[in-house]
Amino acid sequence: MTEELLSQFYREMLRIRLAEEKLIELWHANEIRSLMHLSTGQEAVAVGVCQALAEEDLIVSTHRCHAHYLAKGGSLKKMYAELAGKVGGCSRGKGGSMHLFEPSAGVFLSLPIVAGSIPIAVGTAFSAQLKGIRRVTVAFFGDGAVEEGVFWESLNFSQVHHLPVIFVCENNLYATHSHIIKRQPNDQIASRLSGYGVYAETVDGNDVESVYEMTLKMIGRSLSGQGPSFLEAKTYRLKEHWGPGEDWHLGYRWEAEGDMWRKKCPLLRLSDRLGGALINQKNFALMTEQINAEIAEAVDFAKSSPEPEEKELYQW
Ligand SMILES: Cc1ncc(C[n+]2csc(CCOP(=O)(O)OP(=O)(O)O)c2C)c(N)n1
Ligand SMILES: [Mg+2]
Repeated sequence: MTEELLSQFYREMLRIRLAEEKLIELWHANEIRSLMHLSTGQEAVAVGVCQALAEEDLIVSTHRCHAHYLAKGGSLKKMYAELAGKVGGCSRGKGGSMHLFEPSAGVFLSLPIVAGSIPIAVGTAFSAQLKGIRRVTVAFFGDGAVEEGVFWESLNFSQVHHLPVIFVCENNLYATHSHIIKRQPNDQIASRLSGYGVYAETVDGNDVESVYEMTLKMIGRSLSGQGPSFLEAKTYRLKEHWGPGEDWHLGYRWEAEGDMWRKKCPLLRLSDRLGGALINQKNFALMTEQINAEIAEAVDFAKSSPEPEEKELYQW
């Protein structure tokens, strides 16, 4: 991997982290009233996968879609405007944070119905196969989605038809406030797929390089007609399930666990691995400055965008 690519990975992860930190500020300032499910701690999955994709490839996402949307090339301006309920938003202010999409960048849709977007990804992959379009679709979803029947139906159908779809499961150990061990027979999700014959691998989801390399391999398989793959990325959500804060006080998990994962922060991991060679103070300051300038412009855009008129309720 070239230094340029590694630096790009870092920049993209930092952009997502800072963009969400600004959202927290906007939330406390009452500028944003949309529900929001933050991706803090999980940035490497979105960036590792999306950096491996081509522009024409598609992604579908979930309630926790900010990182996926931004990593695939979604507009920060439209995202902020959407969360502020303004007409300039990607869903014209009617969808909020769980309905981010940007067809021109390949963000096909995001849906908050757990597992609901998975069969849609299978559909876009089926369509590509029928039309002879060389393209893969990635379905991002959480460990909770594996508990829905439609996930297994989608897996079955895509394997039978050798569809170019990659199922990316962000296993962050929790669905809302329940640990995976209380919900599933074991916490090694990929191991449960063997009966379907789907190519399945588990990676450290906080290691952007591993995620990227495995995604490239899976894309190669799909484009050479070998069908679907399943990528289990082990990661951790550092913020509360939804909202701007933390939730250690709730007692369903402990801050000691969070501290362990904070040490595995994907940004720290990459800068440590590079030993300060690439992400030195000067580069870091420059990246931060450029990203903050983009964020400031996006905030201005969202603030100056008008509120939807009543007639918008009946328009698409
Ligand atoms: C079909 C359905 N059931 C329940 C919910 C409520 N709900 C929203 S997010 C969530 C947990 C999802 O957990 P996971 O898939 O692991 O994603 P994470 O939030 O950890 O990213 C639940 C149960 C929903 N949105 N849709
Ligand atoms: Mg989860």
